[in-house]
Amino acid sequence: YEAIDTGSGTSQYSGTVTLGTTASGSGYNLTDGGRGGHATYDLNGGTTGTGTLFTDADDIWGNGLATDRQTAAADAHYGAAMTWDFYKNELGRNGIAGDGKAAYSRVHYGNAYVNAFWDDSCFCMTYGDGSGNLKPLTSLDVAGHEMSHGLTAATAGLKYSRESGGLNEATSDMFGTAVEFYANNSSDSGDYLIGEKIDIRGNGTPLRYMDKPSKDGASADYWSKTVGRLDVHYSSGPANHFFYLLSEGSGAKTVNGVSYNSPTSNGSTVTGIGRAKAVQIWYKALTTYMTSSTGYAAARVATLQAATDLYGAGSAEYSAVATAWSGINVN
Ligand code: ASN
Ligand code: ZN
Ligand code: CA
Repeated sequence: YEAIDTGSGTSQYSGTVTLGTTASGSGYNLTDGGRGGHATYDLNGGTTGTGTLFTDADDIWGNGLATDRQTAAADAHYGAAMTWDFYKNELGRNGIAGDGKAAYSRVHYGNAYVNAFWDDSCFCMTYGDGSGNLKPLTSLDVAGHEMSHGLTAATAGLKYSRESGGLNEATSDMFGTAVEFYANNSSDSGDYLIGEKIDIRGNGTPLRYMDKPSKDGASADYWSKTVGRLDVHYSSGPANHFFYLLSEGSGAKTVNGVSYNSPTSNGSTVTGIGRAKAVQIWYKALTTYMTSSTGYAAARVATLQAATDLYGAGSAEYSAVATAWSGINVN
């Protein structure tokens, strides 16, 4: 027989987590029947196919260390669950494509692979183990980032090059961040940093900073007419910065113990409206007004339309959207 169950995982980045599992025969497997049947597989160094579904005798998964191959599975399975729940409870969305269909996750991809990626053709998520430092790419924000590429593909379809590519990347950073805040996990509390847990540079710094994107040494803080020439992970900077300004406002601020200091291109002061409203505005713009070719100027228009729909044309939220865009030089 098979039955929906709740297991316990000791993850690497998020502490002890509950996992949606399935009782099957005399044991359990990592299939989350409460969330569309999302399943997590072990590629065991392979790079194709689905590998092997994770199974376990006692429904207790991983030990918090990367040396136990169930640990990355616990993180990935939890990240998929939090992303599902965030979409459902905050966005009113039934799964990545909005049709209730679950994705699946694959961990232990390749050898010392330092990346994670969403693949629309398999509707699946894949995580590498990282190189040498026992930091698989399975943190909450990375999971939410990658799966949100599927959301963008299913909605606006922002083309993954030039300015639309930067907006595609920024959308994933925004929703990955929103997932991290949503999970409210004491081992990985919400922040406006991307990849702060996976130490991909080996020096303890995050991959990206939303309050001041140029802190990564490559991202743009502000829009300019040449921003679309940058790699999409750097042309995302101005939109990430817009999202931070709209959420938290300009200047110095500490959130969950992390200090930020967000500048504006024109020296103006932006008063934030809170992350929850910023998320709603971006989501409505993405799903209603953006298209595959939307660039920065059109994103401003799309979010102002979304703010009008949600809060009214004369609202403080509408004004904050306008001021935040002007703060990154999109006028
Ligand atoms: N991890 C990368 C990303 O989501 C994979 C890629 O190059 N698209 O941005
Ligand atoms: Zn991405
Ligand atoms: Ca983060």
